[in-house]
Amino acid sequence: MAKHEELPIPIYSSLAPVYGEGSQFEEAQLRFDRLKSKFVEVFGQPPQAFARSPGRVNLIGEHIDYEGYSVLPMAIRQDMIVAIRKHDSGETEKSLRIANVNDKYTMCTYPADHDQEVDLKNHKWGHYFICAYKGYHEYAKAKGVNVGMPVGLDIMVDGTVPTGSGLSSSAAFVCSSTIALMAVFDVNFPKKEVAQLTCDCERHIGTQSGGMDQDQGLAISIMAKTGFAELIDFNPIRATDVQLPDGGTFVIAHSLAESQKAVTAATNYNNRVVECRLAAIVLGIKLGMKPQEVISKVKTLSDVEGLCVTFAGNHGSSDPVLAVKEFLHEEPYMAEDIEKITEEKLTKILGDNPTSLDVLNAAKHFKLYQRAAHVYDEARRVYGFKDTVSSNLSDEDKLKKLGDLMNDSHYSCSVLYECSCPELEELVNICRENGALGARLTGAGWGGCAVALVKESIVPQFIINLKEKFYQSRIDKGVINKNDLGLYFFASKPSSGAAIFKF
Ligand code: NG1
Ligand code: MG
Repeated sequence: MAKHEELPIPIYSSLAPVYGEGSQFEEAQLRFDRLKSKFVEVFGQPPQAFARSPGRVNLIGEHIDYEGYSVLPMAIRQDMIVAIRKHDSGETEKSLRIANVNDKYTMCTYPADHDQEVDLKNHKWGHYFICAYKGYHEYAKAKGVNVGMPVGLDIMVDGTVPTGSGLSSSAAFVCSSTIALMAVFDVNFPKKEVAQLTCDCERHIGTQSGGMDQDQGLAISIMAKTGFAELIDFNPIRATDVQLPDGGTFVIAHSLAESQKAVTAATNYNNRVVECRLAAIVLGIKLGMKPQEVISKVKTLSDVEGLCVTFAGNHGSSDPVLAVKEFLHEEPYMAEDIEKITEEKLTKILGDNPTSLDVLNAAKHFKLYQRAAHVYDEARRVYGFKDTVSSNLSDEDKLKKLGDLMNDSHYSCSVLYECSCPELEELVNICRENGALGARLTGAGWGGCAVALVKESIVPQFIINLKEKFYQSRIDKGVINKNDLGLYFFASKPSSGAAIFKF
């Protein structure tokens, strides 16, 4: 049987394979009907295809994907649907018109040129589609697909993934856009190629955090299967099914603190990427590599893990953190301290990436010990999670152990990686006080969502308590509207990945 990353994106003529039966199916049916009639109302003709891509929640493995380690997300029910119609080459309409069922997002219009520039200075929500459009054409051309002359396209988007929350709404949008283009141009690539191609698409938007070339949000959005979380490896992209034990549910809850990733990149996300790189370089040198060799070869902590493990081996252990404890100090490093070790200016070492230079300008000091310790430990917890799931333990014991791993992960994110915030701390504590087996921040942090593992039997009471203890005061203060609570706070089972619908 072909591995699922080798399979093409599925094309369905019914909603059932994705949305199941019963009330969920009926809800989806209504949503598609509404999308279709709004499409006809705006564009005068019905769409030819629909593409759907889910958001995701990362269950464990935070801030390690860009260090070369596997992560363990699951797709959620919330998704983006893109309805699309291609004009015939004879039709006069030659632009790309991108509308949204939500009036908050006004229609964006772009020329149909395959290789247009994205105006990054002037951000518009429709840019995400254009990134997909550019990325799709680049990839299709490179594969030898005859893409023909540009034609007009009508697009309408319907999204239920909350934005700016760590649930990968942008990844879901880029995926569903790319797949919608594949659907309307009658092309289908294997899932792993789509995952790679959408990474290149996202890069066009310019918010490319830390200069990495992968995104777990994209990979899981494409590869997900109903009922499974996935262990995602990068280089090459690969997904391994992880069947979660019975009796547990994941509750996703927004801290209502927006993490302004693009604005704070130099001090938050990209800062951590740089700290990890510097930690890896210092470790490499301390473990015997020549400074110049390390500087040219070592990019991530996974690049020096082998050396760390060999060191640990001499002390009867296999834990890379032993090397971190031996060779890095807890006290933050000043730039000069690191330059003494590397015998090279940091501006030179990091000069290959402009966002890294922004980090250098903004940084007071660098916490190499703490960041490296987090990354190596967190990478092991991901495998701990996977091994627990496939162990012989009872479901009850499995759930307890998974909860412990999630708690440990949160502690490490909060104390060593310092990517939490007061609202997330409050939320995670309330989850635990109300019976969660484990709870942690998810996604980049500094705001956004927490995910809690809760015994199915107590979910209804858990939801009531969380509402009362965390959200009610915020509803009273007008931070959120009572009717929107369902957008910020819900239970989720692992959903399926990207799909095309042609009815
Ligand atoms: P979120 O905050 O969910 O977009 C970001 C990165 C992930 C990963 C996590 C931290 C992007 C698009 N995604 O996730 O790849 O590094 O932070 O684990 O930047
Ligand atoms: Mg994102």
